[in-house]
Amino acid sequence: MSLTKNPNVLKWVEEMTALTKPDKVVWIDGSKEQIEALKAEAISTGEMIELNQEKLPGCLYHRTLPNDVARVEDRTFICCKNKEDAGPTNNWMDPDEMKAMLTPMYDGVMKGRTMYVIPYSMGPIGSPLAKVGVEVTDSIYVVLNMNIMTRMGSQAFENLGDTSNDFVRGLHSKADVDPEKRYIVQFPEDNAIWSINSAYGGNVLLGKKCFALRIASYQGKNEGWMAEHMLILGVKKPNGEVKYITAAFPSACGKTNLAMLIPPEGYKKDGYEVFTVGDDIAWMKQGDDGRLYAINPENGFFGVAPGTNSKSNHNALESTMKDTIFTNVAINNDDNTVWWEGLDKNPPENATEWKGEKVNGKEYTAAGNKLAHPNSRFTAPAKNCPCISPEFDNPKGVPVSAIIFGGRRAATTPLVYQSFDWTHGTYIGSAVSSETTAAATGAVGVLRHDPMAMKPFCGYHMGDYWAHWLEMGEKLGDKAPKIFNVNWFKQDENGNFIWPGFGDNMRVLDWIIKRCEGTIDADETAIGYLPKKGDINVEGIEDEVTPEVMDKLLAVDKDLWKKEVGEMREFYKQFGDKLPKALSNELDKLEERLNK
Ligand code: GTP
Ligand code: SPV
Ligand code: MN
Repeated sequence: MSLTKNPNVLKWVEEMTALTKPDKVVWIDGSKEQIEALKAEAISTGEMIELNQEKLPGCLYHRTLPNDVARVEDRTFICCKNKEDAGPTNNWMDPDEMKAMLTPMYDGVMKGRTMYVIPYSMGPIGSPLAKVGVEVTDSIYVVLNMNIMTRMGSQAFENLGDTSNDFVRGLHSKADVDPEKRYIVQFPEDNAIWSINSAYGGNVLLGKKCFALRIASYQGKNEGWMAEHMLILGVKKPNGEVKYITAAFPSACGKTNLAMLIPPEGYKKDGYEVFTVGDDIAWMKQGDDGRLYAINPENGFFGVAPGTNSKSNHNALESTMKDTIFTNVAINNDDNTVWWEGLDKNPPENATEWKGEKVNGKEYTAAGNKLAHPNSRFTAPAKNCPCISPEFDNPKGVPVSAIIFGGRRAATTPLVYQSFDWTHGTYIGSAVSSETTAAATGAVGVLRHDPMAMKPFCGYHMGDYWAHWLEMGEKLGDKAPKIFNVNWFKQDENGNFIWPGFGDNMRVLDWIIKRCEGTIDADETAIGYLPKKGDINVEGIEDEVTPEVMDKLLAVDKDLWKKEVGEMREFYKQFGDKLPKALSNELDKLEERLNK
């Protein structure tokens, strides 16, 4: 039974049914009974494994094929009419050609299968910033994940109404999970996404990267708002006031961790608290008071499991204790629970590693193997998070005081610095580079440009995207958030991180908030404003972060920075006329300041 009278939805679902030819069509209303039945079915077919229901109530386990464990950037396309509009950082194909190529692959692909029709809202139901999507899929895993990651079910259709055509059409089939025929395709001009031959998160949960970033960034450009790869957090100060900060770091570079940060003892004692609004995506729009407001379009966390433990990210771990789906972690067969590298120092002896082989986990890891895939993930409901913000469902969003950029940089980039203004901040965002991680297929640890952490997610020309940033800055004027850059990943000669990171990142947030309030001075350097000596609070970590270490963390090595300028000139070349003049000016000014 269809859940809507909306003729646009009905017509599209009919077309998709005619194309993929499923045996059965099931409309997902999101009811508890329906979800429970789907869970039971997935467990009975072996698609999902039920974990220990006493220790992990409502939790399920899923393993993807070894060739299908991360996003595939080389197989991800932006298909707009003009190639020029996709820009040099995206793969492009003509939309008609792409559809002509993919249509035969979708033809009859769901024969013998069920097609699930998933209505969902990105953003709180009823929020002026929220948008509706409909995904059709042949995967129960997708339905169960979308149930956690989005506001899924009939309510989304109610929000859409009976006549609107403003919904994103997502077509997914796992098909044969053939990596040679895997395509993740966005058609921004048609509000459409086609995904085939994958069953891994970022490729198939179409509300997430495909819609909430690639399609939404394009919509935001046209409609005057921003869709960004950013966490959103609130810092409650001892006086009760809450300051909201967003931060863009590339995949697997610390967004979830920062979003759920637990302040060090000293800060806790003083009354500081951190609240999570979002851990991956922010939609931001100017509010009636002129300030920039952010909502988290998601309803859950699709977080990196390895490295998550009660010390590094207690709140994330707590979030996974019920109603969570674990993908590609290891199973501890003694008690049917889960394990991953960095959870604790005790790999289970009686383990099943992520590919499904039974191994002695102690010996297996001692020999240098990993029990969990480095990009193994948990899908956890946001409401499980002990520090979820009381504003999480606020349809208005939260007012943003500061925007932070960052990445994994062994050298060059200091722990923290502030831009001179919005335009300079936009330059800093455009200059984000980071060492690659396991979140996408390909080599790990290679330094690459990832402007605004959006390289894999910007749905149009990166030059136009930067122009949009600059326009937003003009609109916001003196109400614009202040822009900062951080680097938690600076290393010593031996490759050890010299900043403790995690909860101690609060010390940097503290400086950032004081800068926003104008209550602390800074050193004006060639690259921006840096903390004055002694202004990053190291109380309690003086042994680790000695004054010498702090000097290294805040060093601006002019030779390295001049190299960085040369590198940026090269990088900017590919954008040609589309590179905003204001950004090339910023680069010139940076060079001048370095040469002074
Ligand atoms: P995506 O979900 O892929 O977008 O990743 P993310 O940006 O949310 O990254 P996440 O917070 O999951 O962190 C990824 C990895 O970085 C984990 O292994 C963390 O342990 C590690 N990490 C996070 N914060 C820090 C930090 O402050 N210092 C260090 N050294 N490592 C960190
Ligand atoms: C990322 O890679 O940035 C993620 C995970 O957040 S995925 O959903 O796969 O994109
Ligand atoms: Mn991400």
